[in-house]
Amino acid sequence: MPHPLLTSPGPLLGGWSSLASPAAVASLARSGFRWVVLDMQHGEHDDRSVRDCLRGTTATDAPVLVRPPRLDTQDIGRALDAGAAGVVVPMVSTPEQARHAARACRYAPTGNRSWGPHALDAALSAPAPAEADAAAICAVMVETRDGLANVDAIAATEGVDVVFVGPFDLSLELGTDVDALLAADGADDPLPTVVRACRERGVVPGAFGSTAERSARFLDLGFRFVAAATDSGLIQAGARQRVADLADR
Ligand code: 3PY
Ligand code: MG
Repeated sequence: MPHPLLTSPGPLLGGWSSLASPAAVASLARSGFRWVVLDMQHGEHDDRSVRDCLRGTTATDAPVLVRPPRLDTQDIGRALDAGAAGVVVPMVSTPEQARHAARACRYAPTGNRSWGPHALDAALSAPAPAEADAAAICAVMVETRDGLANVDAIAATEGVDVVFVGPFDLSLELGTDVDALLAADGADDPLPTVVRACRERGVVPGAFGSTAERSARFLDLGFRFVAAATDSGLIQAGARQRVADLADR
């Protein structure tokens, strides 16, 4: 059984944390977002901030996932050991890489995650391996030309729960821009192709929306697991708006 988050109906809007602040992450996790990602690839997060942010949220908050800096079994294991609900693995371009990511999320015999229950602190319970395997969310990012070409096989990979589009990298690789990528909605265009591959394989289609407009467009295209805002973007947009609101006083 996949994580209950993924089987709940409707759009699953998430928040994206670039700023390594436990208070900001707790705010995102208590604001109605259904999940939060701590970004170790392009955000400020490191091992320490991931642990601090995970300790700063509770079971009633939105589940917190981690984007590790790269596809690496140890990085994925450390994020899950710290209590992350799952991982969003960048730059997955082949079914072999998708399998690498999925196996890193699960213990033997399904995968090759290392088991270290003695390392957990008192605030974390140590679920049995089978329970932890079922709960771990494995999202793989399709954001390269090869990833797009292989999206059917990636979505069909055992243990992959979400195929998550990175529109910045994908548009760069395809020689276009993010808004043109989002506008293209022919059956064979990149984003409809990803949604179709996910639907055929029973995998959740996800994407990095970041702004309201782009997130709405991803939802209209059929994506469900959409990062609808970043902490840094919300602060910048809110600050600009506040200054504009009071500009004529
Ligand atoms: C992308 O759009 O490429 C991302 O990875 C979002 O951070
Ligand atoms: Mg990217």
